[in-house]
Amino acid sequence: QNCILIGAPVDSGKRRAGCLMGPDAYRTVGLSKALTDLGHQVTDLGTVTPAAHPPDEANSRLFSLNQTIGWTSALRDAAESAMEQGLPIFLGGDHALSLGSVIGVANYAARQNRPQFVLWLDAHTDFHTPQTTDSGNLHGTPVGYFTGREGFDGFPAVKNPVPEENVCMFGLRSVDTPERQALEGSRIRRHDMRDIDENGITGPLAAFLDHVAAQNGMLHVSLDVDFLDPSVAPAVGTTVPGGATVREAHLICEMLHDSGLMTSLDLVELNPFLDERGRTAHLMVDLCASALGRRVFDRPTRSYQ
Ligand code: DIR
Ligand code: MN
Ligand code: MN
Ligand code: MN
Repeated sequence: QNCILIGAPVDSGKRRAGCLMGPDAYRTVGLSKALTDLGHQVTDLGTVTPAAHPPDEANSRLFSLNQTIGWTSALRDAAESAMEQGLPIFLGGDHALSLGSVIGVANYAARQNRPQFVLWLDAHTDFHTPQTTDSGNLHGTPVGYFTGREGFDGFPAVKNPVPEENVCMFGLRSVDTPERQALEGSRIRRHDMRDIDENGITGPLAAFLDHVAAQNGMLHVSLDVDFLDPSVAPAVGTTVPGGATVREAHLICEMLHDSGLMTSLDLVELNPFLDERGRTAHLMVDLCASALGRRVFDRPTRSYQ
């Protein structure tokens, strides 16, 4: 496979700075080598910069709105064109980067006449709109945006919204009240941590992957560091206890590779400033490697349809 690395040091999606160092951390830990060792070709496109935008006011309700809009259009374009070359891997940057990456890959899927699917691995649902967010942090809004919710004034129009029933979330354990209410009226598939406790990963994930395969879909995977338990992944500004274990996360990634369905990937919310000697960066790179074929032993794999 041709893996296209795209540095996306988005740091405008929330108030605590540091995610801008994410792409450098992934490169330092050796993401490129991990992928070439698996037999992939790797093209590093370097670092994206936000499109020109007016300055942000200091004390507005929404934090760094204009800068986030600038990132959204630049990353949409980067995503759409990288899809022509291979499998884009967005090196975040906070989760606001998915405002752009997902609408970009969805535009590409529409050109191919294929439906876009999204697997959202996160403690949070990120289903706010700029109108419903309490925190004013736009990293809490990408799912609302790419599914076509209203209220994103000033943002690029979403030409190809991802249908709600094509979105599947795992790892949920921190959902704000307006998000919960909106989700309950939606067709988004959601697996909270209790669901993982009770049913594990394999069954629910295989069901979603079958659904993607049956429709010849393209699958974007968005991995937020806080999907993982803070005891194994401390380098994120919004830790929530009770997250996925290292093994649960690797199982998801290995199943993704087995399925052959993943067509693009975001690695988001890593704040290297909060890390313990690169430990979280290293885990994220190891998970990315699992999603691209690293394994202990070969085994017969289930086919998806
Ligand atoms: C929270 C946090 N729901 C907010 N969201 C985060 O600010 O809207 N998402 N951290 O990953
Ligand atoms: Mn998130
Ligand atoms: Mn999160
Ligand atoms: Mn390693």
